[in-house]
Amino acid sequence: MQTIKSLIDGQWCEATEHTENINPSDLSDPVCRVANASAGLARQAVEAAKRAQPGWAATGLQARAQILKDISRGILTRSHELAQILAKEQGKTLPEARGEVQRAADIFDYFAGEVYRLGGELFQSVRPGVEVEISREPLGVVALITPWNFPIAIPAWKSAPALAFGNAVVLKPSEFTPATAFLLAEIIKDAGVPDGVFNLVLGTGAEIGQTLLEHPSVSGVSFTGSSATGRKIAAAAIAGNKKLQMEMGGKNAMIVLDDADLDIAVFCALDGAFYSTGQRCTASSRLIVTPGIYERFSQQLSDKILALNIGHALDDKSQIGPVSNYPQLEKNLSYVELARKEAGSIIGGERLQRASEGYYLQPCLALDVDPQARIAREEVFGPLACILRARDYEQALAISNDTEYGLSSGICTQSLKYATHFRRNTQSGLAMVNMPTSGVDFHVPFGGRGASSYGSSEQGHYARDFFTCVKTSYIRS
Ligand code: UN1
Repeated sequence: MQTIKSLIDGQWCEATEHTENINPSDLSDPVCRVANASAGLARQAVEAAKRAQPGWAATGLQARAQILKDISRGILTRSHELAQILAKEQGKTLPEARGEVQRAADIFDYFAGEVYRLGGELFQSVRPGVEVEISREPLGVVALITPWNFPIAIPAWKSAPALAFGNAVVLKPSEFTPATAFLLAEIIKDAGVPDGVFNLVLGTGAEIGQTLLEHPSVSGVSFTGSSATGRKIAAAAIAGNKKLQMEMGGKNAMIVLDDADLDIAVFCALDGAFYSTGQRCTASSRLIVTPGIYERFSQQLSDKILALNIGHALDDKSQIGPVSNYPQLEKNLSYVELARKEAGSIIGGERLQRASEGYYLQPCLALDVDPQARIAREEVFGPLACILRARDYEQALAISNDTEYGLSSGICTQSLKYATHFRRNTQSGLAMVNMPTSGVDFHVPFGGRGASSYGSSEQGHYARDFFTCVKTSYIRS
């Protein structure tokens, strides 16, 4: 079995402690061995990044853009292998994995262009004869802490702008999905990123994440993961005066009004709530439905859920893969139990046996859920959605906005009036009309409100707000 290693200052580093990378579709077929770095190695990664960053920032625009293009090309050249490993270690189906790999390639390609577009501004001073120039400079060394649900797309959408704008990176991927990050690191190294500019450190959040957060040479931390981990990261990052960007949980609502196109509404709910095994912070976990369509919508959605093919991530017939890891499976099952108590009724939610032993779970729909119930308020991060009843659009919007989160929300309606009112009044960073709450483009900003996010948006040219700092220069000529 292959052993994957950390990349520090251009070198692949062995370690004394190893773990096995489990395949959630087949527990008897592990993905690889992982050499887990020590805190000392994590510190070396930061120090290497600190040394390498000024040279990278001084590299010409065309050379930097070319390297980002070469990373994009490297991802596409190895896309078959990447999608296989991603599906194997994460559990998403092969088509989902292929889509994610393509997205990672697109992101590097997009940010190759952003290298050229980092401009500034020029003002006249209020003092005659003086000009004021506003420029953007790299932040320095950035620590990127990424989750297991998008093992290549999220590392890509943090690393690509970081590198484009002249920063050096220390990436700490989730311990559940290190193999995809390892392949990405190989591709980045092969594309000619100088030693120390991009470092990968494998290991646990408690040890590696904490070490990065405490290191004085880390200027910024970009994190995607759970709200609970986010709170700890925020405390440590702010104590160290680090710039911080966080994307965390969601309890995303999708409103279905009486006049919705039923097929579109059912498609949006099925895709948004259950694909990727519901493991998206943008998943549609609250379906808020008005009375004239409630029965038809619930019935069609239930039928479609029960017809879904849940199976091995690498099996062509699978539409939904297993739950990605055991702690998440246990959490999902505890919420299914809660749904049995709190909901009017539920469908699905059973553990499934397949030819190989894995973390298979039938998607679960909880019907007639009270908006105050815990399953209607707490993020599950699994294939579990609730249907809530609303009298009319106004009540549906009020229920939709009654959440501590604020990442994504959507409405299915053919009414321009309600769709427009919804876009203007929904309290979330993403607003979807006749579209699933999940599934976002790579060239436009991504971010939420409330407990979902902290700091500036990711992606598109908005990414520069986090990955650069502003300098205001006054010049007397
Ligand atoms: C998507 O819905 O396409 O971790 C992306 C997550 C989000 C990304 C969702 N940061 O689920």
